[in-house]
This record gives sequence, structure tokens and C-alpha cells, in this order.
Amino acid sequence: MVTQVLENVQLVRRLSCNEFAGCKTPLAPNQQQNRRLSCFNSLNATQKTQARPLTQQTKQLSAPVTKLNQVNSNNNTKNHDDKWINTNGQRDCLSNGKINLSEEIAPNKLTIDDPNVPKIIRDYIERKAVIFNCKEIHVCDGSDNERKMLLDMMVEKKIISPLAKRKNCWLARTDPRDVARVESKTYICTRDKHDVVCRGAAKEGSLGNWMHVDELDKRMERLLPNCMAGRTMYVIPFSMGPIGSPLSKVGIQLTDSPYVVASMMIMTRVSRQIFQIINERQSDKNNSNGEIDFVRCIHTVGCPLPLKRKLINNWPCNPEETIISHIPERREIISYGSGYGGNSLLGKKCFALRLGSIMGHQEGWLAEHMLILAITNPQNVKRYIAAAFPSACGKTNLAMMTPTLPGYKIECVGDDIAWMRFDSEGRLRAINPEAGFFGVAPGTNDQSNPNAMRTIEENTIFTNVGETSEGDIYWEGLEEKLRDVNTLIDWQGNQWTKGDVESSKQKVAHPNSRFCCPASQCPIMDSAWESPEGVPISAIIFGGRRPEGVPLVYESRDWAHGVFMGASMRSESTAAAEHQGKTIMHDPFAMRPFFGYNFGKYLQHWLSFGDSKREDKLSLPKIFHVNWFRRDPVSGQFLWPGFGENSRVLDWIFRRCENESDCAQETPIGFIPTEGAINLDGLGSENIEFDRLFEISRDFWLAEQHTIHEYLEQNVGLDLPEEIRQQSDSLKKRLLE
Ligand code: GTP
Ligand code: SPV
Ligand code: MN
Repeated sequence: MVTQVLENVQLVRRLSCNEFAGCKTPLAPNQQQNRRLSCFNSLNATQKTQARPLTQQTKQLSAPVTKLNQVNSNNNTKNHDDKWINTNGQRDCLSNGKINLSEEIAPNKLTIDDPNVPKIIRDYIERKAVIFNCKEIHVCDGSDNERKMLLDMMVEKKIISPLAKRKNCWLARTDPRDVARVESKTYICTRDKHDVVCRGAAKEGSLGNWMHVDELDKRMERLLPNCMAGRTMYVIPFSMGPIGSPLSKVGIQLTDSPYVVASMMIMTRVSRQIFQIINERQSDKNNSNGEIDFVRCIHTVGCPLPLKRKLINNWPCNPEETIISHIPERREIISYGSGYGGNSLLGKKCFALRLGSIMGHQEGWLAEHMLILAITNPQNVKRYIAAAFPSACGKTNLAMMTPTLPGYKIECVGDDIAWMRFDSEGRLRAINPEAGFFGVAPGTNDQSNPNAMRTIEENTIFTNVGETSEGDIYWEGLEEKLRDVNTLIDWQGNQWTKGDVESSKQKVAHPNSRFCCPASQCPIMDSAWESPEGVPISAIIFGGRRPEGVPLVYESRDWAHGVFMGASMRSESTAAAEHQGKTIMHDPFAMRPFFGYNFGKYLQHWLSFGDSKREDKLSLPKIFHVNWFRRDPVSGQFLWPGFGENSRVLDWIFRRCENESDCAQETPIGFIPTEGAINLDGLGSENIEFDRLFEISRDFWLAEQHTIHEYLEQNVGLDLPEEIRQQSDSLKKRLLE
């Protein structure tokens, strides 16, 4: 798709390169009166028509062009005080009027003159442009032309480099201080601390950091003014979930990072249609309660121009000042100082999980850190399963696995996030709110995940992976490639020989290096992956990296026990966040870094679906726990081959969903497969030690129950639902029987 428009794009570039955001050397502050239209906005209508691919012409021509006007304004806070308040009467960031918008900071105001951009958004963007002092505004339309122009501009500015061996693929190297999510600098900001922190919790912050909204605003009053000086502010209108689906939500992200724009264009659905949706909702007579209908996302790398220090790898970021903040009362996200992953692609963890979980709580649904897959058995019966594993614990791999078990088919709906809601018939329906995969690169290869390898063949942005001298990607797990390689460049830009790779303990790719690619390129996307009503979920799986003690699979006794299993999740730490070393961390529901609200209330919300006093009758999915990562304590080897062989476990789960009863036996921790119930045909079963995979040691589990009990008491305190406490006590009782 991208190449198809190449010729047209070149035409656009000839016409507009000098005008395009970022192609010019940054203007000194005193030159900024000359701020100008960016990108297409500077072309006249005829040029635009010529420049667009034929297939897009009709659509684009009918859409009015966003025009950016420069008006002189003697902006001061007083004159514009009313403007600080949005039409819902909600104040947004920096709305308290304390900021002195002096001539020096904002000599001019940028306005957007497009009737299609709703007033509420126009005002919002224009206000922010003044405060952030951006050089220009670029309102994105999500088109292929736009994508191509952005990528070309980034290549020109050496922000990314093309990979010669892969069609439309690029490599970005970050500042080595900006390589993962920063949980310690991530905050949910409310007025009442207990919206976020559990009451009576002896340990605060372990389930999410809280900050008072006023304190955040003070911090932002310091950080945000002038933060985009000399840079283009991109406006990204996007939808989480298929555009127009009743389960979807829309957002507007402002960012000064073109890398973020290009990545958001892969990960979310970027379109100017979003403006219409907001417009329609705004004028909807039924929306009289002042509901804010879009999520406001602000992102800046926090490196205004001129720079105060030299960039590393041409990757602007500001690690000393980094903060990722969420303000639920304004449905707003403000992310400062990091350009990486979940810190900057705000549709993902910030919107779809943290704010999503809050909206889900308020509106009666669930936003979860879960993959969604479809499994079809040899009898052609199809079921959908959602699974929550902590970051870097195998969601992407399970979501697009190639089953080794004959006759089974796996199809992918999503690999990281599920939004789930019970429908009017009481079935749990799930959508994947994302449109792309931001997947862990190391370990991905033709054996472990051939579907991912095919998905990343083209149109993919790689970050912090290695590069071969031939212009291809390299990471740990792709050793086979070394045969055809001369030399390599590691993720930090150092040259390596093949010998270095074999002998060094260092890694060529950063352990949290990622690929960012369109989901539609995955060869096994399920036909219903974009279905607006979502897919019906039969089973929910929890899991983690547990080297010891936790069996390959077990099933909960009932819904409440399943909720307790989710609350009890623990897993070895990974490189997806800033944690060091491999310790076993509590990670309830794989959501510990992503809860938007009080975990005790979150548990209550989950339990409420199983409440026998409910008027609506819900068909509750069965709940399971899996562990692909149990090791032999002596050799350190995994006891289970994992990846495609996990289909054998899914087969058992499938049969349990079909109510096959003689394949399960009861244990104190739940139901496990009976001996022989996991199909090991063709596995070389002499290497598979069923007994060790399913061993449930009373001592181990008593210690585990104790740890979980203490953890819940200490971290959830008075907000711990009594039902969860009872589940913990019953587990202990069963273990002692
Ligand atoms: P996030 O994107 O951070 O949320 O991660 P994820 O949960 O999608 O994890 P992913 O599937 O990317 O896997 C992370 C790492 O675990 C990769 O290096 C995989 O190779 C490895 N992995 C995935 N599945 C298995 C498995 O079944 N067995 C083993 N041993 N390793 C696995
Ligand atoms: C995770 O850490 O769970 C991820 C990667 O999916 S990030 O987008 O950086 O959050
Ligand atoms: Mn994830």
C-alpha cells in the first residue's frame, strides 16, 4: 500500500519539502512570527489532487483542508480566561489561568480554520499550541501520503534509517536512557488519594502511584510552557477499536515526536473521521450530562529547541524530568520526557488500559492486559479465548501461534489489550482496541513465531534491534541469520563481528527492543478481528513466568476463585519496565503497572459479574492459569517446550469449555488435567515429564498462599473484598486437608 503511492508522494515532496514540518532548520525564537502551514496544508487544491493516489482522491477532495492561520494576538491569560474552560465546564491542563502567556513565550497564536475540526478541539489545540510554543501545527489525516512524508522526513533528519533488506521498514535507535516504560514515574492524578491507593494499605505505590491533580498541574505549569519550542506539534485524531464501533473510544493526541506519529498510525486508527464523531456526539441531544467524549492526550519529548545538550542517537528525551500522568476527571493524559513505547504511544497503556479500566469500572465493562485468540478444533468448532500475561511473558506469541497439534487452527484478534463487555444475551464480548502490534523482538524467529516473522516483513518500524551490514534486522534468537552476515551494528550503534556475537555476553538487541507493525499484515488475523460487536469469550487465562512450583495449567473452581487466581498472579520481572534482575514480582491480572483505579474496587468490579444476586444472567467464561516457564532446578532448562506446543494446553482448555469432565482432576489449587489428558502425541513424550509439570507441592503452595495473603492484606488493606480473603483462607484449608 505504501509503495503504491510512492510516485505521488515524490510529487508532493517536490512541491512541499521545504514547507514540511521539520525539513527546515529550527527557527530562532525571534523568527517564529514566520510560523507556517505544514505539509499538505501549504499546497493548493490542484496540487493536492495531483499529489494524491487516485484511490484517495475522492475522499480527500471532499474533506475540507485544514488551514492554519497565523494571527497576531496579544494573548494574555485574562482575555482568554473563558477559553481555558472547555464547553463541558471541565478545566483541562493548565486551565487555572496561572500561566503568564507573555509575549516572549507566545508572540503569535496559531489557529485552525477547518469547519470539520469541532470547535471544542480547535480551541483545545490552539490553546496548547500557544502554551507549548510549537513552531507549527500539523493536523494528521492518517493517509499513506502523510505516512510516507513523515518517514522520509525522519530518514532525512536521521531519526530513523531504512532497512535495505526489508520493504518499507525502518530502524530507530533510542537514547539508551529511554528504552522501556517507567513505572516509578507513572501517576494517576485525582483529588481523593483513595481513588487510586487502597485504604489502609501498609505499602503504597505498589499498585500504582498517586498524585494530587493540583500537584500535577503545578508540575506541568513548570514543564509544559515552551516545551515544544521550535518543533512541530502533530495532532493525531485516533480511535481505539474499529471506527464507529459501540465498544470503541476516540482520542486526540498532541505530540512533538514524528516517530510517535508514525507509530500511532500503525498502532491505532488515525483518521479525520474522528473529528466528525466528536462533533456528532457533542451535538447529540442525549449528551446533556457534559460527558467528555474524547480522551485528551498530550505528549512531548521535553526537548525544546534550541537544545541545551547534545542528543544521543538523534533521540530527543528528557529522562530527568520524565513523568507519565493520567487525569481521569479530565479524561486527559500528559506524558513528558520519553519517546518510548507505552510512555509515548498514548493510545496503548495510558488510554486503553489505565483510563480504559476507569471507564470500564464506571460503565460496567473491563479493559484488560489480554491477548485475544480464536481456536478452531478438528471438528470445526470455534471458540475465543482471552489471556493475561505480564509484559514480555508470551501474549504476542500465544496470540499468533502455529499449533503443532494436528487439526487445530489458531487465529489472532489481538496481542496485548482486550476491551470486554457482557452483551444483552449475557455473553462476554471482546474487541482489540489496537490496530497494530508493538511486540518484543528478541526470541522471535521462524520456529517460535513464524506468523510474527511474516507480519514484520514490511511496513514495520523496529526500535533498538541490531542491524546487519546487509541492511536487515538482527536480535537474539535470529542466530541462523549469521551465516549470511558480514558484520553487525548493535542497538547502541557499535560495530560487531560474527565472532563478537558468539563470544560476547552483551546483547546485540536491547532485551526490550520492539517491532511495530500493522495487525492486518498478520497472516492469521481472525475474520472477526475488527468486528464492531466484538468476539464472544469462552475462557480467560492468567499466566506468568514461574520457574518453580506452578503447574503447566490449572482451572479455577468457579468465577470468584478465578478472580482470586488473577489477584494472586506473580511473575519473574522482565525488561519491559525499569526493573533490574529476575525477581518474582506480584502482578495481579498482569495489570499492576496499568491499573487506573483502586485495586480493591477493581477486584470488586470483577467479582460483581459473578454475583448470584445479579438480575441479568451472565454466561461467565471459565478461568484458567498457565505457566510455560517451569524449569528443571538442576539444569535450568524449561520443562515445557512452549510456543506452538502450547496448543496442547489450549486443546485441554477447549475441551473443558465443551464441558468434557473426565479429563480433569481436582487438587487444592484447582482442576488439573488427568494423566494422559494433555495430548502429547508426536512430542517425543520421553522428554516431557508430566509428573514434574503438574507437581503440586503442599509446602510450596502453603508458602505461596502465605505470600499472596500477606501481599493482599498489605497492599489492598481495607479495600480487599471479603470474598477474596475467603478465597485465600479456603485455599489454605484445602492445602492442609
Ligand atoms: P508485551 O508486549 O511486553 O506485553 O509482551 P508479551 O506478553 O506479548 O510477550 P511476547 O509474546 O512478546 O514474549 C516475550 C518473550 O517470551 C519472547 O522473548 C518470547 O520468545 C518468550 N516466549 C513467549 N512464549 C514463550 C513460551 O511459550 N515459552 C518460552 N520458553 N518462551 C516464550
Ligand atoms: C508492555 O510492556 O506490556 C508492552 C510494551 O506491551 S509497552 O507498549 O512499552 O507498554
Ligand atoms: Mn503489553
